[in-house]
Amino acid sequence: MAARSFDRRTYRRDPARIWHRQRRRSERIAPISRRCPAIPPVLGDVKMITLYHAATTRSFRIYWLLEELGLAYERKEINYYEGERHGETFRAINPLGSFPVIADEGFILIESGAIINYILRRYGAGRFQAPPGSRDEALIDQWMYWSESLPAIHQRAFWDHCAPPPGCCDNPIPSVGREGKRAFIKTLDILERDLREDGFAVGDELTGADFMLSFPLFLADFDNWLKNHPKVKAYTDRIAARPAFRTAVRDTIDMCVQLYPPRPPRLAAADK
Ligand SMILES: N[C@@H](CCC(=O)N[C@@H](CS)C(=O)NCC(=O)O)C(=O)O
Repeated sequence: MAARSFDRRTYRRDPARIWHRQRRRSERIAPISRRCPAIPPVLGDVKMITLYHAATTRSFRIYWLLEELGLAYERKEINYYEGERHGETFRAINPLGSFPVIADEGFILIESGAIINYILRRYGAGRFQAPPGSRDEALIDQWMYWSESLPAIHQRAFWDHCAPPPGCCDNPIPSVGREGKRAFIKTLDILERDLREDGFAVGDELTGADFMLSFPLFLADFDNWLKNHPKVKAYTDRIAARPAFRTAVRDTIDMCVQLYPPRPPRLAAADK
């Protein structure tokens, strides 16, 4: 068999090689999410993360996490109820106009669970995490996903239909909201079964699971929905006692009092 002669021009034009060359080039300019995953974790006083925060929203999960970690960060406060989230400036960052959002040197991330994992994995220096591949890690995932699944859907139905905040639901149907409340409370049975009398959702230390669970549970407690789930109530109280958490929910409490004085109408509507 004749040896194939090597022609440099043909070699360069070979479509497979062109593809590889382009891929290599595109990798060089790939977005930060695909680049250099191994930047060492940094704790301390370097400003790095901007948190777009609105009182009463899931952004208090991230606010709490950043405070617990003692990371330096910038917090941009946005009023959820006054239309600021629909303005051009915020929409350029998050076209959904939803919270939370973080920006980290131009890298923008939404979804509170993804944000918590990003911050912990990149800047957590091992805190609040379980060994990769462990069952504890799987349980953390379980509660993180669960927090945004059925309980979130039912609680949202309640807020929309029994306590619609300004500009959030045009045609509330209170019976739909009341069913949301009932269904939300029912979902707590699984937490009541699995939580311990002490510690946190997965073990003795905080994990991403607690940061996620804090949002539905703290607001449910605000509405006095935990009274038939004593372990869930005690767990929520353990979270609420943490100084970093209290810092993160101060404006949420103020806003709730402002929106629903003197007795939250959401309670009145739900009690009917
Ligand atoms: N699964 C998302 C949910 C985000 C979300 O729905 N946030 C609410 C505030 S708590 C929001 O901004 N909603 C905007 C809207 O419904 O238009 C997450 O966990 O970040």
